[in-house]
Amino acid sequence: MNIGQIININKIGNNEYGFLSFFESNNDIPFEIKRVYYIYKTPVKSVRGFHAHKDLQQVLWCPHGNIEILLDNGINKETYNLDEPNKLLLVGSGIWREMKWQSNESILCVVASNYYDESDYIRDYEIFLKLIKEGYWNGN
Ligand code: T46
Repeated sequence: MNIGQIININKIGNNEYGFLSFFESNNDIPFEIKRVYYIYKTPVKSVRGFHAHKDLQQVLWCPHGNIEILLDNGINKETYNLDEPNKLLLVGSGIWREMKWQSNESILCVVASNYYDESDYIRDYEIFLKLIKEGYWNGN
């Protein structure tokens, strides 16, 4: 079972002039984009995240650099390396995530299915495991 889903998007161009990649709501990713944010100037080896979302779906990508994403569904863990600007990672609700910066100047870009809402975050791993056990995300 894959916890996240890699989506390889088009890469148009060449080595002489450079490349262009794009993706569209509902066509390339399975939701309407309501929010965009990005994380930058993060020192190498920093680890961020340590939370899950109750409802939010997100797509992560690294347009420059290399960031390792650990995903945990409470039973299994998987790591994904975001090391190509045209490689997207779809992360659904109910997934614990940790993001580790593998090279300096790496940038993490994210599009989200909803507006920022702190009450959608689960920032305590024990509570996350309890919700998994209770079947909070069953049927998702
Ligand atoms: C996620 C990973 C991949 C806002 O005020 N608005 C926003 O849209 C976001 C994303 C964050 N914030 C505030 C909340 C905190 O006070 O910015 C601060 C840093 O957020 P956080 O510690 O949650 O950052 P990360 O890097 O651990 O997690 C972020 C996202 O918050 C999260 O949804 O999945 O990136």
